[in-house]
Amino acid sequence: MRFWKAVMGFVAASWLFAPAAQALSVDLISNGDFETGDLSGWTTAGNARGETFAVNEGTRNPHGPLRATEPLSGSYDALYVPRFSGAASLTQFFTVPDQVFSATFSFTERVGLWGFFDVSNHQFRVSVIDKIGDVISQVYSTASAGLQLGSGTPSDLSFDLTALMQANQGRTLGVQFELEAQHWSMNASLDNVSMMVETPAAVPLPPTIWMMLAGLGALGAMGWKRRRSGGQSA
Ligand SMILES: [Ca+2]
Repeated sequence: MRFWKAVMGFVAASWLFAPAAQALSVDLISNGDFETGDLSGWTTAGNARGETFAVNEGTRNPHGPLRATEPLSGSYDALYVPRFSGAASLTQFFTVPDQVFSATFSFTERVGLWGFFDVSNHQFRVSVIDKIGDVISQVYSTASAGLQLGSGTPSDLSFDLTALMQANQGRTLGVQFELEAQHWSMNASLDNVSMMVETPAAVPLPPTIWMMLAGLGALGAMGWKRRRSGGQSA
């Protein structure tokens, strides 16, 4: 009796000393900085001529005044430099954790438009899509024409997607960057894509406590056996 009291006391103590629910911060996007030097983790879709996003190590030379474009950060970024009209996209799918405390989606973009400002339907847009590719939320988009599309200046953008991720816990979603160009006067660069999600960390008992509990259990079983055999012989 005293022995099991001790065990229960020990278990209660380990509960008391276990830390409260901890949050684990994870990035659901892999190779969001393109530093593998390729598009690992990403899928692309091209315009009718097959042009699409590609890794840029600083030697690609878009049309227009931008000239050779240094990666936005590190040694590589992703760059789309169309010669023909149409939309191309860069997409990555991920699984939303079963429980989400918070979610922040961020990336660095540089959209260049250096002429033909009056052409309509030029647009850079960023969406969260479902697993079959339907847009469930358009997170960001430029105006569809005009100078405000971008002057070639990099911007760091960040969006709180907590509610969206909480509404899709356990599901497969994707982030999609799309540039729709009606002319060869546009380009788009991307880097530092991340989807940081805070999710509960499992808090296991330290292995030493499990070993001690197992040892106490074995001792208890031995004691029970001994008492039982002792009772039989008496
Ligand atoms: Ca990079």
